[in-house]
Amino acid sequence: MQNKKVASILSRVADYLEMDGVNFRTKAYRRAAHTIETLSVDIADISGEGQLENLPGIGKHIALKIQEILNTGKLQYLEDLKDEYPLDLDALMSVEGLGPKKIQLLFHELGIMTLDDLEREGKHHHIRRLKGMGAKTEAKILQNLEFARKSTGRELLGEVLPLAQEIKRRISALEGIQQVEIAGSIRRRKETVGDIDILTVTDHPEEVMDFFTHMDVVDEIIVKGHSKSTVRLYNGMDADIRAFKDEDFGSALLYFTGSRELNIHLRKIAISNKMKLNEYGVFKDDECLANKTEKDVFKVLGLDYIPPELRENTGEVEAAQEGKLPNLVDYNDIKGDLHLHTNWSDGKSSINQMVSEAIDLGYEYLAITDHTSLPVARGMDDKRLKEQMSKIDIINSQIDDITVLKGAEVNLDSQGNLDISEDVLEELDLVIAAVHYDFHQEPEKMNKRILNALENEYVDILAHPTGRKLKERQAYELDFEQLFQKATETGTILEVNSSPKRLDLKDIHVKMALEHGCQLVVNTDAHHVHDLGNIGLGVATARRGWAEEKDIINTLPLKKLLKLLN
Ligand code: DGT
Ligand code: CA
Ligand code: CA
Repeated sequence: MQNKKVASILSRVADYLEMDGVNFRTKAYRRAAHTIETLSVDIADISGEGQLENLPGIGKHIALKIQEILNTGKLQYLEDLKDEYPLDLDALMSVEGLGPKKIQLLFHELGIMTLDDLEREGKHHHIRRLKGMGAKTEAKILQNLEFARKSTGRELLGEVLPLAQEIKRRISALEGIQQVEIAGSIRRRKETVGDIDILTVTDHPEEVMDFFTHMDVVDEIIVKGHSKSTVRLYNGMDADIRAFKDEDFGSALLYFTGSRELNIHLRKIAISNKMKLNEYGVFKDDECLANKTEKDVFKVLGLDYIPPELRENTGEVEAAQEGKLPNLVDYNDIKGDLHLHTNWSDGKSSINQMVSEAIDLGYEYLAITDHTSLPVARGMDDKRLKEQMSKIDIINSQIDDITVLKGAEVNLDSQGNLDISEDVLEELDLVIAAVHYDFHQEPEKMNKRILNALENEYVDILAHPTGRKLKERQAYELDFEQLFQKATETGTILEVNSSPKRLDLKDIHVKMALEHGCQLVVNTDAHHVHDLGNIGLGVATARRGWAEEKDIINTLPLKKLLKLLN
């Protein structure tokens, strides 16, 4: 469970070292962090077996550092670096366009240590005078700073969910545990998460509190009580745990799943029926009418069961009163992934590895969609794309467990034209169009660029339509009415990209798109076999946007899918 922690400490060391310039040491720490981040076994086990130095990119020096982290929970070297540079590196790094080197310059020349310092110096126009900055960069920094402020204090669902699930798994294994659930925004699958909320039913609450506050991912105990505790984790995030009696679990789970806005709405409904609702149940006079399951509580309030992903008080209560809740797409409904990369472009796994992972996931099909002529991502030209197609023909002739479709993720130039010739596009089963450079166009130009792509008869799917990256880059300012209308008109399928940083389209745009009659596809955009497992994040996003099975084209069996693509 400490892999992420070790990786994050090593990569933070690299950030500090990079403030003095990139050299072999920064690279070594980055490589080691990457190795551990993507490791599928527990780093503590490897260390225990004395095998650290057999991992790629880990030498004697870093192996010692890793052992120190595993033994003491921290790294003195990082603490020293922090003393040397007493600045809020986390916050400053979260500003798009600021990296270690620029941060060092700002610190050295202007004493900037926090976002507030940055804002002040920017507004006084001191930043533009620095070497390599200028007025335009200064304005950009100020603009991006606001976005960074909004995202601090929240972590990506895709990063927190596995950690929460691991904590749940460990607590489930304790003696006397009857129930464990992850509640809060994680259970609602909100794209970013403020803290981890865990609910339990147990015969031995004291032991659970003991275990929870002493897990290896805990940095600090904030409160430890008999039935509730809060800890701070290594990543700076808090985690809460609460113990309930079995009979209260349903009402507790409902309450602590939230959202707050939904809770308030439900409480109003209770009151208008002369009842009272809280985490211990629904009460009339002093009699408890329901508390054991969420379903019971909803029922007493006159509502159908509302799935957690819908609990944002955006119309689901009314729908539940009228029996009009959507029949949400299920996590098992996806029959194949239609956007993924291999080592033919910038992916890390081979076509064969991707295919075999897709078979393990039980898929009926997958599409190989490597980048085209993008210089940074080792994109393919017409010739290499044709070579890849022949390779896929061979693979298809050798296996019958799955069908491999021939695709490409084609770049849109600044006007929205594709960078692959039409006779090659003609031969592909699937063409994905995407913006990969020139992100900061005037909104009007970007709009036109994307509408142009939708009108292109070869384009089947528009990938990550708004280009946002959570905590990193804002979405393009698109005219969504126009976008969704054009997508419907042209039959272009819009992607719900499952990559933890993207989740694009996002939930509210999914809902809007469906109201316009658009069709969607949930893809991972995987660059490694591990990434194929992210599909659930995309399905969650689609569910949060009220999507049903019929709205998502990759829930179709292969034959129907191919018919639709033609
Ligand atoms: P987060 O942690 O910011 O991502 O969002 P949540 O929704 O997980 O919020 P959190 O952890 O503060 O509380 C978990 C749930 O507990 C929340 O969704 C609703 C419920 N809750 C907590 N405090 C209140 C409150 O003061 N009023 C109401 N109505 N509900 C609350
Ligand atoms: Ca929470
Ligand atoms: Ca909480």
